[in-house]
Amino acid sequence: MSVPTSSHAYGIALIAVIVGAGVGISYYQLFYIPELNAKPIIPDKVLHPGETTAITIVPGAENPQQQQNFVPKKIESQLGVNNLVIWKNTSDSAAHTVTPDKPFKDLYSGDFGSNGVILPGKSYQFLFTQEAQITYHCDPHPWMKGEIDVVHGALTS
Ligand SMILES: [Cu+2]
Repeated sequence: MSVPTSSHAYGIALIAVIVGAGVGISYYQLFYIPELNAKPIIPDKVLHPGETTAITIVPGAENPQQQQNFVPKKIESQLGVNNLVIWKNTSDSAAHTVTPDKPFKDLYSGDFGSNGVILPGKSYQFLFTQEAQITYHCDPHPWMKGEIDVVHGALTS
């Protein structure tokens, strides 16, 4: 059974295109995507700090007349020491958020900020793995303001 020449050439061209696309896709999957998704190498101490930094959202924080809301209002967190930061909402009725004034993305942990509200009795935690100076607030109660400075600890500097 003979195949017309033009059809044969067309078949070879088609195979070349398919092989070429295959090579392109493999290259993309093997080299390009892993590079995009690669996470930085983080010291073990930073991934598993021995202590945490605790911030309490106190009862009555939803009242604009009340001075105390995020307690402490400003805090320093040291990488490799206590860079896991936990906000606990100790109110028995009000829901709050931890929302950065300007978006902040940690290279390892991703976007900082509570995903929606932190219900009474619940907490929000974030593992900082790089230095940062962040001011944040509560979305429903914008007078609630806090600041966290993430600095190199003695063990990582
Ligand atoms: Cu609030």
